Amino acid sequence: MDRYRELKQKIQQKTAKIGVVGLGYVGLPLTMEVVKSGYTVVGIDLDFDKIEKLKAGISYIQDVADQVVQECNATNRFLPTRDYRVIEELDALLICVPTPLNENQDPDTSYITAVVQQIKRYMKQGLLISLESTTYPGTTEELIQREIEKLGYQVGTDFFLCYSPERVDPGNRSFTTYNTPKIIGGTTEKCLELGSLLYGNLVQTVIPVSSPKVAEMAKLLENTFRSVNIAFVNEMALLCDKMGIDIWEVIKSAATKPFGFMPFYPGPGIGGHCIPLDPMYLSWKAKGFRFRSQFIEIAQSINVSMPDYVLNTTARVLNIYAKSINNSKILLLGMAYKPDIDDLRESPGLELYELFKRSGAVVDYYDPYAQSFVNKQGHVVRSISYDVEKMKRYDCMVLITNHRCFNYRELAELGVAIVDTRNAFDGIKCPNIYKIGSPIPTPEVKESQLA
Ligand code: SAJ
Repeated sequence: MDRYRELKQKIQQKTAKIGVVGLGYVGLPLTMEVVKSGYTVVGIDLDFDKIEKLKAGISYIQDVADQVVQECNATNRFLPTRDYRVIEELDALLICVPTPLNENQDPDTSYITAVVQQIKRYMKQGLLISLESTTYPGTTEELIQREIEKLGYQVGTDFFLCYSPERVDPGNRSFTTYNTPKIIGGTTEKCLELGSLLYGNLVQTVIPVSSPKVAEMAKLLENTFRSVNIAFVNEMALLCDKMGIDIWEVIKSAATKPFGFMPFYPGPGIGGHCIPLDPMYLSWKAKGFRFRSQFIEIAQSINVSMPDYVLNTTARVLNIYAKSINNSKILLLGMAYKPDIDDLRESPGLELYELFKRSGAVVDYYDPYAQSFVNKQGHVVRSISYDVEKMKRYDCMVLITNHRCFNYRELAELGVAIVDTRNAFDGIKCPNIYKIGSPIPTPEVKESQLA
């Protein structure tokens, strides 16, 4: 029986042995889905601590409960391991490793190439490989197909290769790995058929496309769309500030249009593991085609300038009270990159912390989710505890992350000047609240308002 038929039968009968490389916020939820769907799964990760925790039935991912790990362990069809040699026994391998940027803001695909080196060492005839990591169009063919074909294997005959972008949104209770439609592109027809067959047993909806490049590009389009639109509304916030118009009211009213409009909101900058990074993969690859994506580059420059705008706005607010940033006590409210999670990656709050310190302020932060971080000097900075008497003694509080658990009315009524970068105090009328993207009164105007 040829490899294709053999593998097709194993996938249909769920006797295929599936490997998942990279047990992070993408790979672990996916691994749990594969176990739940009835397959035997090997979870491969180099992090000893992760493997030990999984063996002990402990989850380290917010969206995966310990109980789910324990249930998967109880099936005896889940093996967490650090040993890549298991590839020799696998029928399919799903790759979910990080694709960060390097110090030059260029793609760092070293995690993918490291996995490919291991696959080459333990390659097995008939292996189905699916890359899930967000990356530039061409990666699947250039970094995986070419490398494995150097060993003499023919894609579509001796092994099968797909690209299926991850669409995990950490903390999203509505859309999970199972019910989020899964795009998949195959290097050959048979690759697409086998990949679609496997994913069809793992997730609710599979969206086959004509090639890995289409699938790679679709994911980047999704996230570049967000980066560009966030940057656009950030620029509109800067304009409204100049024009003395409240951008938040403008967006709220524009969003009443039931068609042809999608609201995005200004903020202190963009954080996370996707939106700040993914567009840079696309603009980097575009340069190889002598194509400069102006939208991506302009969006990036606007988004990365937002922390400076927040610093400047805070200076304008302190000026109303005849204070300067230098020697002021500043409290950042929230540090996570988006509400109700503990993830600090690329958070604009981290940049603002450094900017305020460099401007001579005494800076603290409060975030009930993100208890500490390591600053640029390598020191551990810890969140203060919630203490309204202490909070009254700050010269200004800057709302960075609009966690739902914050008591906004209590914070507003402390009387401390507040720079609100998320319109989190919407509906609370206090003269000490100042929103980005809206008029900041001059000292004279403020005096007349307070008179
Ligand atoms: N942000 C704004 N204004 C907005 C929306 C977001 O400033 O209108 C900021 C956020 O505060 C955050 C950053 O942008 O700092 C990114 O926010 P995000 O809502 O895009 O959240 P992420 O980074 O978790 O993006 C993920 C992505 N998921 C995947 O890549 C699989 C993204 O495609 C999703 O659309 C997004 O979640 C989501 O919708 O929650």
